[in-house]
Amino acid sequence: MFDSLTEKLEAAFKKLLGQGTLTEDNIREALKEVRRALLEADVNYKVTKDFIDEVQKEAVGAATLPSVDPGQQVVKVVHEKLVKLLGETAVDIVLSDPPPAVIMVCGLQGSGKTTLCAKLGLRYKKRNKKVLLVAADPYRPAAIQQLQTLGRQIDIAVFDLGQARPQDICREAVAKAKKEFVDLVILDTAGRLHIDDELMAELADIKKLVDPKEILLVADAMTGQDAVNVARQFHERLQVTGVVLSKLDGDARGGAALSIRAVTGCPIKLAGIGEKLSDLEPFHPDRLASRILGMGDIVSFVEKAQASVDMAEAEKLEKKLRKQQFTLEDMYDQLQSLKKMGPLESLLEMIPGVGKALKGAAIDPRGIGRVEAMIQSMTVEERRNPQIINGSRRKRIADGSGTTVQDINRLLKQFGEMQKMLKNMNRFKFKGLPKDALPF
Ligand SMILES: Nc1nc2c(ncn2[C@@H]2O[C@H](COP(=O)(O)OP(=O)(O)O)[C@@H](O)[C@H]2O)c(=O)[nH]1
Ligand SMILES: [Mg+2]
Repeated sequence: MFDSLTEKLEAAFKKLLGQGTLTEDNIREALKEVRRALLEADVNYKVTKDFIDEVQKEAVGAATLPSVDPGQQVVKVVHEKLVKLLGETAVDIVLSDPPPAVIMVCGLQGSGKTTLCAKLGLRYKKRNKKVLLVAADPYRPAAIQQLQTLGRQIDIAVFDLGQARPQDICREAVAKAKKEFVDLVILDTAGRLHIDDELMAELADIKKLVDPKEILLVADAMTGQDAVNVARQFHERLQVTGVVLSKLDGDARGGAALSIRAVTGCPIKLAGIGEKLSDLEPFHPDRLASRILGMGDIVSFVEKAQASVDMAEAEKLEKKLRKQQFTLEDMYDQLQSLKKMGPLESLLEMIPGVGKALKGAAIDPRGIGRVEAMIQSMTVEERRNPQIINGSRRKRIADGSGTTVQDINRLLKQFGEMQKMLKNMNRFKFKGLPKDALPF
C-alpha cells in the first residue's frame, strides 16, 4: 500500500537526516521533493500546497531539541501533519438505540458497496446484533443475487422485492425489521457508472423515508482524485456521515486517502483491505500516517525526546516559580521559547487567568526583540537580582540595548508585576492540595 509514495518520502528525508543544522533553505529543498511525491501520488493540488506550507512553517521553528537531529524533527512534523490530514482520530460507526439502526451504503458502481454491506453484516453479527441486508439495487438482477450469495456465506438474512422501486424496498425492509426485532438494517443501494441526478434524487428519497443513522459513501481508493470528486458530490447532496475507503490493499497511490477528508470534511470511518468479508478495518489516521511515512522509529523517538525535554523544562521552571526564584534570565528563556511557538497572544490566552492579566502589557511580538536586547545588555548578576539595577546601571543598560531609561523602568516594573502574578497563580494552584502531594 502506497509503496511508491513511501519510497519517495524516504528519499526526500534522507537529505535532511544527519545534517547538523537545518536552514529554511534546505528544509524548503526537501519539502519540494515531498510536494512532488504527494502530487505524483495524486493528492489534491490545494491539499498538497496547504500541507507543505504548514510543514514548512512549523519545521523552521522546530529544530531545537538538543538530543534530536533536526532532520528527525522535520520527519516528526510531517507525521503530525499527515495524521491531521487523515482526520486526527478514528471515528467509529454510530448505531442508534432504540433499534433498528439503518446504515445506508452508497457509491458508484464497482466501488465495493455490496461487499461492504456483507462485511458490515459480519462485523455486527459477531457483536451479537441481528442484521438484515437489503437488496436495494433492483436495476441489475445480478446485484440481488450477489447480495444473496454473500448473505448465505455469513448466514445473514437478505431482504428483496425483486425489481420494485428502491424507495419501496427500503421502506418495507425497515418496517419488517421493526416487527422482527432486527438491530441493524444495511441498505445496499444502486450505483451508477457516473453520478447523475436521477440516482441522487432516489438516494435523497430513501434518506428521507428511512432516516438512516449512518450514510456511508464507499470510495474506491484505486481511483485517486476521481474518488475524491465523487465523495464531494455525494456529500453535498446527501450529507454523508462517513467515507469508507475500499481497495486500500491494492496498489492505490494514496491520493484518495490523503485528500478525501480535507476536501469533503467528512471523516473516513472504515477501510476495506481485501475481498474477503473479514477484510474490514476501522480507519486509524495515525497508523496510516506511520505506514505512509515508513519512519515509525524516528517519530516515536522524537516524541519521547520532546516529552522528556518538555517535562524537564517545565519542572525546572515550576520549581523556580514555587520558590519564587523566577529571574530575568528565566524570562529571557521563556521569551525564546514563546517566540518559537507562534503568536504570543493566542498562546497566553490559553493559560487560564493570564490572558486577561496581561492585556495591555507589552506582548506585542515586536516588543519582544526590545525586551531581549535589554536583558542581553544586563550582567548575569543583574539578571538574577534585578533589585541591584540602580540608576547608573539603568543608564548603562539602556545605552547598550539602544533603548531608553524609561524602557528599562517599564521592563523592570512589568517583571515585578509578572513575579507578583506568578506568586498569586502559585497560591491559587496549590490551594487545597494535600501537603504531601508537594515534593518539598
Ligand atoms: N481488493 C479489494 N477488492 C474489493 C474490496 N472491496 C470490494 N472489492 C472488489 O471490488 C469489486 C466490486 O465490488 P462490489 O461490492 O460488487 O461493488 P458495488 O458495485 O459497489 O456493489 C468486487 O470484485 C469486490 O470483490 C476491497 O476492500 N479490496
Ligand atoms: Mg453492488
